[in-house]
Amino acid sequence: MIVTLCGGVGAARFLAGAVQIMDPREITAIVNTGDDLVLHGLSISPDLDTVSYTLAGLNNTETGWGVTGESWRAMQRLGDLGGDAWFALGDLDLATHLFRSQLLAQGLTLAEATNALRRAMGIEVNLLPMSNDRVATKVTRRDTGDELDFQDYFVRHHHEPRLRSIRFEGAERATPGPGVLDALRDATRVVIAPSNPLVSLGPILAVPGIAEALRARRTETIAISPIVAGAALKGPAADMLSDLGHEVSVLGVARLYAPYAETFIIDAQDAHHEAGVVELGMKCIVTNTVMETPQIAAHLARVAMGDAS
Ligand code: FO1
Repeated sequence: MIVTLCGGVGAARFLAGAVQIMDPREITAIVNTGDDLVLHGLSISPDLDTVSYTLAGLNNTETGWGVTGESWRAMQRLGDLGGDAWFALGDLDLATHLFRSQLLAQGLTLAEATNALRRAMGIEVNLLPMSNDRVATKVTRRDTGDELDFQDYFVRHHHEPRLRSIRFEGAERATPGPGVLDALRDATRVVIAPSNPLVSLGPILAVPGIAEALRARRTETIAISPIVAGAALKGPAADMLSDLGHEVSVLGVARLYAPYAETFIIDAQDAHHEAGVVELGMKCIVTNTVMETPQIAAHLARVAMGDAS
């Protein structure tokens, strides 16, 4: 069993590569839920949905989130009525949130609801929320000192505010989701997907028990850098790393992952950092990590599985 620790878009692309080269039933994805929110009374899990839609071949490749071929009639009407329409929920995407919310209202856990959605979408990869408990990523803006919910920061404020701090509300009381610790214990290999180290991997590692379970598997764990040539391929990871005092480079990310992963995969554009990564006590593999095509994603997955260089 290959276990991947996942955020949103980068992790989804990696998984889409992995399912091309191995049996999807042999892959377990532990997914961040720190981005989750309740809006219009609906429970929304953006990273679980990005991973699910991508694996089901339904994802909107332009935005990286939501469903392809979407229509926006409900949101349009909601706006016309004077409702809150800042978080764009497409008509097909709404069905996911209606279904998840219905199952949760019936007393199912997030893991059970996720499994029902996974089966409904014909996904064979095992999708595990990092926890069934609510863990909410919150960021404090440097300029005003105000604390923002993650989606408020990311969407309403277009992740423009520079940050003073990040916290994961509820993490200390949360327990790992069903199957999470077993998956990490039994994995033949663990992959830290190319996701945001602070707000995608951060919440997962903040759930008590998960960080130590991962450290126990360090020699089987391989991480893929989400930073290439000093920038993030998508989203605010570079700004966040800089705001929180980390070097915005593969070395800055390597320092965060060194306790958890023996091996670090960096892009060819960062080949000059290979020695620096090794000095941090990690093995380093240099390859193409910019998954512009499914073929590149498949090759990256082969490298992560140790089947290619
Ligand atoms: N990201 C945006 O930048 N603007 C949006 O309006 C937006 C809506 C949205 C709806 C459902 C969903 O699952 C994700 C959505 N996202 C949107 C992305 C979301 O902010 C994710 O948390 C980010 O992609 C980071 O993972």
